Amino acid sequence: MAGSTTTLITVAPTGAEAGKSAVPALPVTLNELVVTAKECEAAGAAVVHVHIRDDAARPTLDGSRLADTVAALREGTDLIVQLSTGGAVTDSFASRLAVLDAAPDACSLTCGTVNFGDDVFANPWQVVPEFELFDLGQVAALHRLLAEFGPPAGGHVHCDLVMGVPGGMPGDVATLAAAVAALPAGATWSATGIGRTTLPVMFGALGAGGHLRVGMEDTLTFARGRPVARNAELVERAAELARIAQRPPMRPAEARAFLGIPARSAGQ
Ligand code: KMH
Ligand code: ZN
Repeated sequence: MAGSTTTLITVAPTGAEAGKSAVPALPVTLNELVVTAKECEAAGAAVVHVHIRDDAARPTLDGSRLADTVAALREGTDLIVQLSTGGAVTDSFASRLAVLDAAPDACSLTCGTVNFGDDVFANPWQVVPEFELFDLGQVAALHRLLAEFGPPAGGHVHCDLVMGVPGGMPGDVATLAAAVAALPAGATWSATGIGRTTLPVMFGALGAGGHLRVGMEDTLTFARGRPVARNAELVERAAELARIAQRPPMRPAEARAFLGIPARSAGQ
C-alpha cells in the first residue's frame, strides 16, 4: 500500500497505571482531561485514547462518567474519541465490554493476554478496533480474529503496536520491523514505545511509514531526569518529528476518513 503523506498522532494522556500523587501533571479530572485534549489537538493530535479516573483519581469504567467524558471531549474538541476497553488489569471483562455503551468513535481492543510488569493483562478470545498489539503472538491472533469474523466496522484495520511493556515485545527497530511485516495486508498502524523506548520506536515508526501514539499513559519522562510537564509537549515533539519526516500531522477530519470512522453528525 502507498505510504501515507501525513501522520496520524494519537495521544494517550492518562492510562490506568500512573498515580496522581506520584505524577501531579497527569490529567485525571474531566476538566483536566478536556484542557489536555484541547492542547493536544492544537499541537497536532487527531485521536485521544481515553482512560478515566474516579473522584479519588483511581481508574474507573463507570458508565455515566464515560458517557459524560465522550460528550465533553466532543463538545470541546474535534478529536476522534477512542475509549479504552483495556481499562486496568483489575477490571472485569463485563465492565470492559460495557465501555461500548458510552458510544465513542472508536475503542481499543487488545488481541491477547500479556504479562504487564508484575501483573497479567488478560484478553482471551473476543470484539472492535483499534487493534492493540503488545506482542508478535497477538499479530497472529489478529489474523485469526479477522479470518473468523471479517473486517471491523468501517472496513479498515488499524493497529497500534504497544512496545516495551515489561512482558511484551521489546521497543526496538528490529522488533518493530518484524511486527509490521507480520500485519495483515492493507492494515495501517501506529506505534508507541513505553518509557525509554519512546524515541527509538517513534523514529522507527516514522521511517517505516507508520503513525504515532504518544502520551503520559506510555511515557512519564521527557528526557533523562526531566518528567513530562504536559501531554501536549509529547504531541508537539511527535508533530515536529512528523514534519521533519515530511509527513505532517493529520487533522481530525482526515483521520476520520483514514480510519473509516463516520463524520460527526450535528449535535455529536
Ligand atoms: N491499562 C492496560 C492494562 C488499552 O487501553 O486498551 C491496558 C491498556 C490497553 O492500556
Ligand atoms: Zn490504554
